[in-house]
Amino acid sequence: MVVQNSSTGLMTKARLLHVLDGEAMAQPPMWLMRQAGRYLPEYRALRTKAGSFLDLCYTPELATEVTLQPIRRFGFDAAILFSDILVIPHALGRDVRFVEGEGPRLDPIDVADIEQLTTNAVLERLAPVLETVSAVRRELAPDKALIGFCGAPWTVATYMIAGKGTPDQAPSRLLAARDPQALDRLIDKLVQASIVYLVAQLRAGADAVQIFDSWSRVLSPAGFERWSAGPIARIVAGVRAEIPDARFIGFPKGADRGLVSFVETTGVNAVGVDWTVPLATVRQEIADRAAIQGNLDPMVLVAGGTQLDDAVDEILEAMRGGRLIFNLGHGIVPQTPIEHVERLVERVRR
Ligand code: 1CP
Repeated sequence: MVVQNSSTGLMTKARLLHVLDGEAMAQPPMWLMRQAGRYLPEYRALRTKAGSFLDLCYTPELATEVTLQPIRRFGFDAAILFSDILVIPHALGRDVRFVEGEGPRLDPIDVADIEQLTTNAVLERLAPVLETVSAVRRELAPDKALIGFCGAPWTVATYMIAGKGTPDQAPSRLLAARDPQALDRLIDKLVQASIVYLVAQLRAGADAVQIFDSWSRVLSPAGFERWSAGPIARIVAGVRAEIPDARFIGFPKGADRGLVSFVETTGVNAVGVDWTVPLATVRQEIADRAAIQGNLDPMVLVAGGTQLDDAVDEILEAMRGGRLIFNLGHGIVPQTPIEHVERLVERVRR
């Protein structure tokens, strides 16, 4: 967010936005993927007040509170909207539920169902989430950015096809091999829905949006172009047709050798990388085309201690003078000790 300070006349612009807009910062902005969640006692306390997980996502008052919890506790530079990538299949009329201790369950979609999907009701069904975006932006300090998000079409499709999380997305890879045109049609519906949804989030007050492609690594190089990078590029272009300066963070987890072409194809302002990539090399290859977000291993954060300090220093060193958004290489896990997160924040801001 950019706000004029009434006493000084100076503009306050969130640090994350400086980096997304092309500047390097000596002290990188930081936030953590899944920063609101079960590792926080205040989240667990509030979670018992909402009924189901989806009820929590669709209750603006509670979702706003959960979004702000990690900012109050740690002072991160950005809040991320509390919701889930699977609200999109829900808004497309699919049955979605979250089973305690197991994860999401959907009715697996078949080829005939794909033709029935309609994007007409997306905004109406997701109105409570958009209300949360506006409420968070109102409550958040102007020097903090608000990140909206959606799942990438491929990753959302994998949950729609398998009906749950799977270790290697075999059901979706099978559909890709057996009936690639059907997969194209499903991905196209998800592209359309995502454009509408992200435009609405940005209009409601999100300063940037992240597209999570948690499962891009299971695709072949050609599949990656067709079902991961290509559709994300269409979302970016579709949103920017309505909001030309819309800022994007792309997170094609495990894209590895596909990272540079991902950045070129999609035009994202920043790219998220996990801990398996050599940061200094990736930085060189991406050069000034995008900022880099990452890439601490969430398990190093669980371990804590001097291993944590060393891993943080390595990331800062590899990105010194460059455009870094400090983050994990994937979501924070529930068993993470709070004191380790405090130690991390201190180390990054030292
Ligand atoms: O409270 C609970 O017990 C539910 C746990 C939970 C939470 C806290 C789920 C179920 N989703 C979320 C929130 C969530 N999910 C956010 C909120 C903002 C934040 O703090 O970051 C975000 C951005 C997501 C995104 C998400 N959901 C992804 C992409 C990122 C990633 O981690 O790879 C995916 C794949 C999901 C699906 C999902 N939702 C929930 C679970 C447990 C899963 C993974 C299921 C699986 O693959 O087994």
